[in-house]
Amino acid sequence: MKITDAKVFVGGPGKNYVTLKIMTDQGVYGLGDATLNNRETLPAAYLQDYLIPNLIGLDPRNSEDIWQYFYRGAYFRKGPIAMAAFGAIDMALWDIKGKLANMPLYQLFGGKSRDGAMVYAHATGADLPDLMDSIAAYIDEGYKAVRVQCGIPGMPTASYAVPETKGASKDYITDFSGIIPKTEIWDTDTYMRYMPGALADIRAKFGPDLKLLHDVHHRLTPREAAAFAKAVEPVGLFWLEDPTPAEDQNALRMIRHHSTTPIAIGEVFNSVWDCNRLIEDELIDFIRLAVTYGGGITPMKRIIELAGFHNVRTGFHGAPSHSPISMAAQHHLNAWAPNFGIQEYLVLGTPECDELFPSDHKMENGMMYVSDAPGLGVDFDEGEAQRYSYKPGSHPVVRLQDGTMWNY
Ligand code: KDG
Ligand code: MG
Repeated sequence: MKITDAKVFVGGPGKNYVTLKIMTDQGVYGLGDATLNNRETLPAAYLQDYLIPNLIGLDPRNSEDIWQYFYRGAYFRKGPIAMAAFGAIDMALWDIKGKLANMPLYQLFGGKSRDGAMVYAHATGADLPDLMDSIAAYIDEGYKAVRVQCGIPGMPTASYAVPETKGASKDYITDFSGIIPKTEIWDTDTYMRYMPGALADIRAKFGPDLKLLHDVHHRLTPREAAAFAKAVEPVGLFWLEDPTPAEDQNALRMIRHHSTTPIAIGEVFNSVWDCNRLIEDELIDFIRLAVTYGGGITPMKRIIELAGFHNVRTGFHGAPSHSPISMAAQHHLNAWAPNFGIQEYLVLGTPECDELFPSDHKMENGMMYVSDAPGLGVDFDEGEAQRYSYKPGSHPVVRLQDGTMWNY
């Protein structure tokens, strides 16, 4: 069996999804997602210029060897661009494998460990009462877990993930359009004074059962993060996300030593070498690395298994920049992983997105039910794809009030 061709498409409704389609001499094809949010043309070029010419003629069933060939063969290892490109190839090869076996991927991993996988939504508000309304709306829809973010009185611009327009909480598909980023202003003292009380008010209003998550988005130093994690302990968060930037894996030790608040980290990681110490030293509770940026299913299975030995559960990144293809890969891993924790899931199901990526993975009452179709269980309509083209975008940048650059 041989790979005969592969194509890359960039575009989609409201997002520049990077979709890879690998064709074979037996008519079976596989799909992969290489979307690197706001840098989408780079993994697309890596695939187009370097990887696809090397794929032609290879046996698609040898997904392990093909992964090693590209990873070791690159010489310059890791990095989000390369890993997103390898990830798309790996997903597509697993998709082909599942179709050849006539089995959904979770069966090839070892079968189902659960029927439905719990997901969390993003509740946001311009202020706390607005956030409370947003949380209540998700509870009405059956969600058991919500990430909560709100505007902070005295913060000079909108705080992380808060849409500028009040009431836009369900449309988190933010339009960071243009190559020049917007600038947000951050003030740690204002955040530290306000947010623990706001989280306590949310817990008091909604009771003990709702799973509450909060994303600090890399804004604190290790000492500040330790103080914050300690202050919010009585709230009983499901997790506190990205309290610090984690290039320095040792930084997480400070938080762990001072608090029992569960910590989730890793949405910007792209390799086990970004988190091996965090996992092995049990400094975190949830690993957030996504199957796209993590280099695909092959390396992610190893990370999940390493995490499982150390009481670390999964909590894969699921922002709208992941197309339904990589989300499907995560649904299969979530159905299987014995140490599954939760899945971030944002409402991707616009009619346009469903037409571009038909699938029958089903969300019901805050739980994701994986499809039983062979392979990934998601398709790609090339005709529909012709409607979309690449639109440049940027993440905002963050500065302190005196102008110092900070972490988005
Ligand atoms: O590309 C960056 C976004 O995906 C990120 O800001 C979203 O923090 C995020 C999250 O938890 O989904
Ligand atoms: Mg996050």
